[in-house]
Amino acid sequence: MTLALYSYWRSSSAWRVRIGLALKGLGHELRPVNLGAGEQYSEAHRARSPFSQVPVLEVEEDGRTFRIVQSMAILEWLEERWPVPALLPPDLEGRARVRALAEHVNSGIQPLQNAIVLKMLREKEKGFEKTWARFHIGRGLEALERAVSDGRRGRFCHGDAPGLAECYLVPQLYNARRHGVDLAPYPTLRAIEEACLALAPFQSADPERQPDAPPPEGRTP
Ligand SMILES: N[C@@H](CCC(=O)N[C@@H](CS)C(=O)NCC(=O)O)C(=O)O
Repeated sequence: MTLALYSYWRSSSAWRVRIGLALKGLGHELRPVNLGAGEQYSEAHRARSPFSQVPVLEVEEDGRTFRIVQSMAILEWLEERWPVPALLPPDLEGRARVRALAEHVNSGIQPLQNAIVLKMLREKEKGFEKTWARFHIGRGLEALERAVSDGRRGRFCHGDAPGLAECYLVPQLYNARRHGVDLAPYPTLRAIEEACLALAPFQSADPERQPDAPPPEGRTP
């Protein structure tokens, strides 16, 4: 069995999967897709991803190759295939809670601040995309701060080990900073992020550690 991840250094969605793979200790080949250069729209990548997006996980097993798109589907597949170490808690209620926390980001925040959405807004009214992104990220983080604080036990979103919720939280906080969102009102989320960033799996998944990260002087904001 071999795993290959189509990724972009600064894609928060690919980053989620990099964290999940690292938490489970799964070796994989990293295949960068340069979103800045439009490589996601190439014929080759469109064949891998109907939405022309990253992440895509390519699995080769017993002479057969298949691909999985959508970070949640990939992470759930990894969890079912390699249940230990777990990304989800053992009890049903806890699993639903952690999935809901991840969905706050996956469906409640990130799609509203995705590059393609902001580009359309910018083309309609230059500058409005910034107001839009800050509003929706702030609104989502406010909800997430309350959801995480409700019933939290331990140093992470759910107990004393990071899992699915942190795969989504850490990249989203990076995005928030990129968009100039003030994170002072979210002390619980910041404390969990700090606990995550002290751990090797989160460090190795960081955008700055990716082979396709350009030198700082060659970057767009
Ligand atoms: N729901 C998808 C979102 C994937 C997504 O938005 N990927 C972005 C990067 S974070 C992308 O590939 N964008 C390329 C484009 O829109 O041109 C997931 O969780 O995998």
